[in-house]
Amino acid sequence: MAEQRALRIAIVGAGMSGICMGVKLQDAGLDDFLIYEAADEVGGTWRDNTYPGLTCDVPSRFYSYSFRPNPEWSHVYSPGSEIQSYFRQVATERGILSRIRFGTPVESARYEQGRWMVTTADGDERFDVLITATGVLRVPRYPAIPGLQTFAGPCFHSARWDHSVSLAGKRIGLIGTGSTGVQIAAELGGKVRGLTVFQRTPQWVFPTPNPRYSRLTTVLLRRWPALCRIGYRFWQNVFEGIPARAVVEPGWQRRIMVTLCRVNLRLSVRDLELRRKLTPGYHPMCKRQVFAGHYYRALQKPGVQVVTEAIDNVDATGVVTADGVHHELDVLVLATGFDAHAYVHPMTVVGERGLTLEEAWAEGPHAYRSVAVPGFPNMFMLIGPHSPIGNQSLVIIAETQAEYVLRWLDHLRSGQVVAVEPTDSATKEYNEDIKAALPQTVWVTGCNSWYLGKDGLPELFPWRPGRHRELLSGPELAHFEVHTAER
Ligand code: N01
Repeated sequence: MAEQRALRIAIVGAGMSGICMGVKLQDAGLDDFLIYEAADEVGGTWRDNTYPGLTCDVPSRFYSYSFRPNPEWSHVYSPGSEIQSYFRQVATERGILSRIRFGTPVESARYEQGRWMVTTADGDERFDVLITATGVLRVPRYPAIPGLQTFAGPCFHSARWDHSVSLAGKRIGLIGTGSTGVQIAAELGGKVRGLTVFQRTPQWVFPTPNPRYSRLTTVLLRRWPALCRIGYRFWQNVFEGIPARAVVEPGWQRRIMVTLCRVNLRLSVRDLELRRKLTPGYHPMCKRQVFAGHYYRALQKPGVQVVTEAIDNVDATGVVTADGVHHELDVLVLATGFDAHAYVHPMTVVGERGLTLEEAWAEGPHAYRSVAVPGFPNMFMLIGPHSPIGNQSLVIIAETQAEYVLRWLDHLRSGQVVAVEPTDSATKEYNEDIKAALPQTVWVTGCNSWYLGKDGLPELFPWRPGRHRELLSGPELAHFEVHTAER
């Protein structure tokens, strides 16, 4: 057997997808890899988000690595802290922690003389392959509200929750009613002295009860792990069969989702004035669909009010709305979302002939099948542009992409192939196919959302999740420039 080329691999990010990639590399016998992590802990979004009420709105049995079922999930939709512990546990038991260089943000990665030079505050290191695993919703978006800095009480973003601030007996102002704002309101409503929810755009809410798993269930799953796999497949079929289909094609799935959202609002909110305030003027699922159990109930608890007047400014003691009303507050929470287009930001990535990723993406982020970009040889992205991220388990997506990367690494380590990158034409064609499919999706039915890119089009995968797996089932050599040793 021909001798294999030793590959040195850099992964950027030790969140869910970076850990996944590390495990897969290790299992494939590719042991020479290093994971750079800016923070001092693994977990990415699950490390950063610790707000009250945080759960994952994808069922935990499915929001798990397929290679590491977890009988211990407490709920159908388990709390964020459990999810964070799960990822940490996988990283620990698979020996990934020792591969991570914590507290080391990557400043830049440059492709020079056939290798990637990764620069951090500690200096430069060279790798054969660069894999970015930097997540999607990582960079908090702060609202540009006049006077926000003058607020005298604690004021923080939902992804930077300040747990030193006691909420007992306080009047909380909550700006934002996306998936995050809804979860916070559902948790705090009725439990604090006052909760004022500043809603700019109402959300459709899909009714989502969240039962606890019984002790017996956990015991049975521990005893027969195959049951976990059945649970995984069950929730995969439900999620991929209904919401993930509903968003990309018209049909009964879409009608069911729409009906249940409308019925939920009608049955849960009897007060006509409140119902009017909470009724969106756009199609359900156009924005990322919110799944929640107690939101409407929480909004109707004593001390909770929904303010729909636009925010004019913030002063030392509260929020002033456009109707001139001053809302007195002790704590201000900004559930105002993330820069969903930041990708590897603020890291600079420079490919062949000095081309930066920023330049390559001047018209907006795009990639070949969500994983690779022309002009950036031997660079792969996990959860890259147009990944199927709307109301889906990102875990299965990262796994699919990691498996695909492994297939290319097999070529690279065979020794005959030195570098690979997708061709411009294959990437262009793929992105044109995406554009052609977008009109079928619910995301273009007329709403504003973080899904939309610079060109006003959703940066999402417009087909069923199974198509993503098909597209990444193996390298299509004709779509790549394959640089061989002789070149
Ligand atoms: O952020 P968002 P999010 N004045 O961008 C409002 C994931 N997630 O953190 O709709 C007033 O959705 C803004 O108003 P509008 C999930 O993918 C997952 O809630 O733009 N309001 C909106 O209401 C989710 O989609 C889980 O008019 C302002 C809100 O802030 C994604 O994270 C749980 C404003 C931002 O909503 C982001 O959700 C939670 C301003 N100046 C989150 N600026 C899971 O369970 C913004 N807003 C997996």
